[in-house]
Amino acid sequence: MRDAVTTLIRTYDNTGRYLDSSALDSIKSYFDSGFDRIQAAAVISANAAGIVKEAGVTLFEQVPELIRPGGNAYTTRRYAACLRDMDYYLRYGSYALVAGNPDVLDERVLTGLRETYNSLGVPIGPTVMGIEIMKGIIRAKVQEAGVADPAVVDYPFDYMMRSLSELSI
Ligand SMILES: CCC1=C(C)/C(=C/C2=NC(=C\c3[nH]c(/C=C4\NC(=O)[C@H](C)[C@H]4CC)c(C)c3CCC(=O)O)/C(CCC(=O)O)=C2C)NC1=O
Repeated sequence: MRDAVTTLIRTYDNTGRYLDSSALDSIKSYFDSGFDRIQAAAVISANAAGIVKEAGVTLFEQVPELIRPGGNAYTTRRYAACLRDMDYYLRYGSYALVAGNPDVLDERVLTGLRETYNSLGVPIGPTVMGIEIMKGIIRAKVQEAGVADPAVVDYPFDYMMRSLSELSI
């Protein structure tokens, strides 16, 4: 599991190069955004249960078939599994936010997810929607908390959405 700095060092060490200006710019931007990313992660940690709940309610309002007979989130067990998955996306998203790097998402969340979802009939489209809704809720809360650049929260969630969408092809 790697963060922005260790990833960069590994890349340069692989070819025995000193850090050049592009590497140093990228490290600088990692540190420059550090305070915002940490503040945003604190907002997520403090509101996690509420964020997941609100995102679930909104998703099931927008795609009510999911919780009707025949829907993948129908029955209490599957409804709970769906919200638990959303909680995974939120928690790991907050780790990747702090790390400034998606490695933890690839390693712990996204690998093998398509196979699992396909074999269980979990629909990818609505899952991506759920992550998008969650991102919007986080954005609003982070903005409310006065984080200078609320857009810092987008990256991990965009990454998961993109990866899931690609996997569904
Ligand atoms: C930390 C990394 C990690 C992830 C990501 C993960 C996902 C994950 N989601 C699962 C199930 C599930 N996931 C969903 C999710 C949904 N159904 C819907 O209709 C919605 C669109 C969506 C919620 C947004 C549901 C309903 C199940 C249960 C499916 C079943 O058992 O039939 C399962 C099968 C095993 C289980 O039920 O626990 C896994 C492994 N597990 C992990 O360890």
